[in-house]
Amino acid sequence: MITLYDYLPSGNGYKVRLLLTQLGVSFKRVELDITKGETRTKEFLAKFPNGRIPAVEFDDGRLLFESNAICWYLADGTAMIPADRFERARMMQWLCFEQYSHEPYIAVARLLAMHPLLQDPRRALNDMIVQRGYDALGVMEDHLKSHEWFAASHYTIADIALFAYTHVADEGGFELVKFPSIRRWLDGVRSRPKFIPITKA
Ligand SMILES: N[C@@H](CCC(=O)N[C@@H](CS)C(=O)NCC(=O)O)C(=O)O
Repeated sequence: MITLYDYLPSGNGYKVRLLLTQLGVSFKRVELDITKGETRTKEFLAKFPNGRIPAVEFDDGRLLFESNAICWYLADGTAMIPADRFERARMMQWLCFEQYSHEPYIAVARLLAMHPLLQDPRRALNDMIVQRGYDALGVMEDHLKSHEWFAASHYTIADIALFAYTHVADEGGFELVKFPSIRRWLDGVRSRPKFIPITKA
């Protein structure tokens, strides 16, 4: 059985948790509290030198980290990875966008809201994070004005990757009321078969 090292509030962990559930794959979840340094122990680092969740361990001992790489591996061969070559590239485009232009702002703003002591007293960094987060939401809104999903005409792991932190963006202070197409798409993801909320272990 697959072992998923996870942390319940993490959107990155949630991507893998949600995908495994939707694929109907059984897995064992090991909760590690990142606020207590539980991903930085000698034992964990020996397996996963990046010291972060999500990370998975397969029965044969193979190890994999990085949420989007894990999702790609798990969904390969299913409809959640488009068969069309261009749509696969577009899925990769949105996965890269999520990691470089979206998650670092939307997820970090949420983390700062959860742990105010982490906030930059000079404010400039916080303001930059908020602005870049809104920029990412703007890019998503523009795309979703004329598309139902991100990479293809159907639900793919690009939607899972972007859903993970967008649906809790309000916890970081982002006002989703300004983004009607994003809200329509969020409801579309929520109504997929076997959907689970981020709070479900
Ligand atoms: N790019 C990575 C980011 C993983 C990441 O930042 N994980 C956080 C939780 S969301 C973590 O484990 N932090 C613990 C630490 O840095 O010590 C992914 O998508 O999996």
